Amino acid sequence: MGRFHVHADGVRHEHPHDHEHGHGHGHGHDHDGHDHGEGDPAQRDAQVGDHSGYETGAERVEVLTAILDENERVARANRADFTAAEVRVVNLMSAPGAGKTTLLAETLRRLAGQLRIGVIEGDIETSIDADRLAGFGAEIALVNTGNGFGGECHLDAPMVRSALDRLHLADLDLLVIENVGNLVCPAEFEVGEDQRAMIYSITEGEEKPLKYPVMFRSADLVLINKIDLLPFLDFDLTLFRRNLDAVHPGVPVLEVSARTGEGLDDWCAWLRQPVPAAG
Ligand SMILES: Nc1nc2c(ncn2[C@@H]2O[C@H](COP(=O)(O)OP(=O)(O)OP(=O)(O)O)[C@@H](O)[C@H]2O)c(=O)[nH]1
Ligand SMILES: [Mg+2]
Ligand SMILES: [Zn+2]
Repeated sequence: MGRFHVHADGVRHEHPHDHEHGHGHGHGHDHDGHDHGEGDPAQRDAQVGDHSGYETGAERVEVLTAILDENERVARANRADFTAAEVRVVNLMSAPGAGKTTLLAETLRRLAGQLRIGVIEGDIETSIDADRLAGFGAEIALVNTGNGFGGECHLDAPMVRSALDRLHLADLDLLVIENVGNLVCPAEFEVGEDQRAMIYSITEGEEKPLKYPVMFRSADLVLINKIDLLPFLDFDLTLFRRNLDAVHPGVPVLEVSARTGEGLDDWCAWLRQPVPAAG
């Protein structure tokens, strides 16, 4: 069984190590790097990161396991559909406002004539971001988590699945999923993607990889965005990269500005290169 945590609303979150390494390990560290609990592994796993303040009993573990399994099952179904359609799927994640939609608009401007691109736009409310991405020739499917999904602060596999019948997957080369702006739980839900790209903005502070290691660790690529603001901030890029390296050694990094276009050719090249074989 995977490890997970539970929000106060009762929704469990799959541990990202399951995404990376499969299932069955019950050891290791919590989000904050501390070990929690001793004794019965199931009990301990359920307690890890559980912020609800409820006591965790066997029944609760059963319910949470069932929900966890359901996300995995649907993620597998999504992946099977993506594979059958031969569409490459990238899950784009970041804190609110790091630049996902701006980057996507620039990406569509550059690539829409060369690749057939679809976007699943995840937002709690509003079609503001989806509207910003209209007019580039991409297929856009909006998922409002406030519309039938409890206003969740992340996308999970069933939410992504709900968007698939609004896209012509077989006609797409690339599907980008703009996740809900959130530095924490989007990383914990596998949605059937091939790769995860994370945007970090230099306005967020150098210490964020240490404070929020889960997303930084689960990313296949980290984009350091808003690099155009470097002259105006006292941001220490070397320190940030050292902190990133401490939580995810060797992760590919691109320094970009979605505003000026700096580095976006490299990002587009990354999107076009074949997905590396898993291993
Ligand atoms: N200076 C500068 N501003 C940027 C850059 N990229 C994005 N912004 C600005 O940052 C703000 C947020 O950008 P968005 O693209 O909406 O960010 P987002 O990650 O999609 O935000 P949410 O969807 O709300 O999580 C906007 O005002 C953008 O114009 C950049 O490279 N440089
Ligand atoms: Mg956005
Ligand atoms: Zn969430």
